Amino acid sequence: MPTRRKPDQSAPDEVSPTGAESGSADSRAQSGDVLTTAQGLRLPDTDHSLKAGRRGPTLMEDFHLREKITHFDHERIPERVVHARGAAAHGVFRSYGTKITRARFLAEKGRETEVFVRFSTVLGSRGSADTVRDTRGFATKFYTDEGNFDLVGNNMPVFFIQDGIKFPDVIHAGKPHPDREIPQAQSAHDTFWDFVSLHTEATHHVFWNMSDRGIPRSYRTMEGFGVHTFRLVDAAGNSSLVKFHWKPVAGVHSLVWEEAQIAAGVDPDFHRRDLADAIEAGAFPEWELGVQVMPDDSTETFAGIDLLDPTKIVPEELAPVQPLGRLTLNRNPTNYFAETEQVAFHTGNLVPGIEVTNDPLMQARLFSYLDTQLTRLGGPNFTQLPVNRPHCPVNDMLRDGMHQTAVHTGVAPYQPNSLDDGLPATDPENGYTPTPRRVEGNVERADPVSFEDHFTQPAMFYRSLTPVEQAHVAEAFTFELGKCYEQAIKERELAVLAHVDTGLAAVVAQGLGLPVPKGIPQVGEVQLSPALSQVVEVPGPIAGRKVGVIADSGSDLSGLRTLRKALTKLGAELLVIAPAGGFIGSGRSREVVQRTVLTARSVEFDAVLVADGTGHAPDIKTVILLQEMYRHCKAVGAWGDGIEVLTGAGVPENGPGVLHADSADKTFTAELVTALGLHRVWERADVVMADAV
Ligand code: HDD
Repeated sequence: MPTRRKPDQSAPDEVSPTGAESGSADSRAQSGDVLTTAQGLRLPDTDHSLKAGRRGPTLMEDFHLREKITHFDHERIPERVVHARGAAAHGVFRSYGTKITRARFLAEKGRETEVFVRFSTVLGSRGSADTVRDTRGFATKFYTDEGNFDLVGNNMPVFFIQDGIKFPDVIHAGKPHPDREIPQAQSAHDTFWDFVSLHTEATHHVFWNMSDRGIPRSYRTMEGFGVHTFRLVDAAGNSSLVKFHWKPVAGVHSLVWEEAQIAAGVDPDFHRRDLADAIEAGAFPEWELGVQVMPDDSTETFAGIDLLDPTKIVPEELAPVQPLGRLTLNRNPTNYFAETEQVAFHTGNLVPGIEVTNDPLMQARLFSYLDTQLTRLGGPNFTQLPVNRPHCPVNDMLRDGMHQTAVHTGVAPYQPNSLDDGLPATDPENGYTPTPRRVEGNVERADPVSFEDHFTQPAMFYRSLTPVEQAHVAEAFTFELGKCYEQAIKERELAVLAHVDTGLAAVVAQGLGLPVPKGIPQVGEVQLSPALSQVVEVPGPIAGRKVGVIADSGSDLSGLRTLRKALTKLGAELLVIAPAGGFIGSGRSREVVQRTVLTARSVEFDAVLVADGTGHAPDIKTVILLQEMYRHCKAVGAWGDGIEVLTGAGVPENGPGVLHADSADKTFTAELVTALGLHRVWERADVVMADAV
């Protein structure tokens, strides 16, 4: 397990392991010392093409040049049409045991199953920034002993459309404009708002995107959802309808909008880096998998909610999430392309005990995933790639095709056969057999009537948020619609908002300088679901969090070390920020400088402190850093005369969440840990919001 920590900012002292690590014994990854061609021919030189004289033309016979350039010319494959930008990790899932399904990886208590998880943004291209406002993908491949099960979910529990036939419409609207191909990786543009303002079944998902869920702090602090209702079947054949949930052990936390925007510039790889760093540091990201369980009766509804409608949730207060097991991500991919890029998920990868439902969005997905991989991965044999290969025996009768790497034995890849002793044979007892379900009705292109309610659940979502979260939603709508050029689109979306909440519509209208829509009936009283809010009152774990300490050679470095010890114990990290790179202090008390005031920016820290004895006057970069920390509602503090630097930078002395102490003692550390565990000091946000909205 490569848990060794790379020294921050220095080059890795050994190259990444290759091939064998990924579980492929026959991997042809570079494993020797001498450079060869793809045919294994040793090469004396790879920098000069073969020429007729030093100043002459290049010769056609230079097979090394041709092989090198040809291979390079074909290095790229089509990026995913959606979810192109992603980051992934290997891990393990440990089951708590359950009677609700016969799927062995869930049913057997303590059973461990290897997994590969890929997180992604939806709209941006492969090279786009991580922290854009968007839905995040959360796709998990469980390599179970009964075959691969893929849970291809998102960090939001609802979707823009109720029927998969509209997927090309919503994606065409969300992707950059076809003429200029801008903007990249975001929905703040006319075509998106044109579509969703006309197509109001998208409203619930739009509200989730405009909330803090659209800008997660980290992949590690995101919830995940299977979105659709699935059918779980137990050993006796009894079935239940369920919705899958991933609950992050680190808590559900987000960035604030300005942070997300700054991060997109100063560290476009913010989430990718965070995931890899956390795993490398041994702060393994963890989630609990759980299900909301509803009876599988003929109504396919629960508490009046249509379970086949993917724009609706079942509030957790009505159906609590029952834990099934724990996922731990503990190994970074060895090669981005081989693993993260070539992994192929498919909602149709199911195992006995887990079945689909008639949700029309899910039904279309069952077609799309296999289909898209044929183009993306160049043919039908992508299941043989190491990252896609099941970890259980595979005895199919699929043969030949592009990129066939298996050397199949036998002469009878057909059934029935006698020449290969009738094998491989089917297994009627243990094979995957969906529970019989009755299907009847007229052939028609139409939705159930219950699909027509587009506003009640967005109202429940919005009204269940705390005031500060609601203010963020208002800001997000104001920002995104403010980026549209067409007045008619903005006005139409304001009318949609008025259906959900007239107060919200009024605030956004004011921000846009447009009249408040009148005479639109607002959704009446709704049952709230407090579980939808992310704001926590009890501090959560701080593993993987980053604390910056501004210091110089005159600073109290022993206090700094005491603090580091306490934070490291809890899995958090302390980074020294000094006026220049290199070291501060001398001899045995020397400290490596990880950031300079020039390279440090608020986004990468969860708290910033100033050490006692830090003599340098707060220059403009330090002032920006400390003020951004304060404005982004994160903990800031100082001990000893470091307080002067803090106040000199304009951080209010008695401001909420501003930590002052004489020394970096236990009380100071405890206060810091609490502040980190609460994630934000939202009392400050009220002040900011009063100015902004
Ligand atoms: Fe999808 C990729 C999640 C609806 C068609 N989807 C993709 C990925 C995730 C989701 C996480 C990236 C997987 C990876 O990391 O490789 N998609 C969802 C969710 C949906 C959803 C949660 C609704 C509940 N998707 C959806 C529909 C269709 C697709 C309705 C088409 C009818 N999705 C695709 C795709 C992709 C994909 C075109 C692109 C790349 C890929 O599959 O492998 O097939």
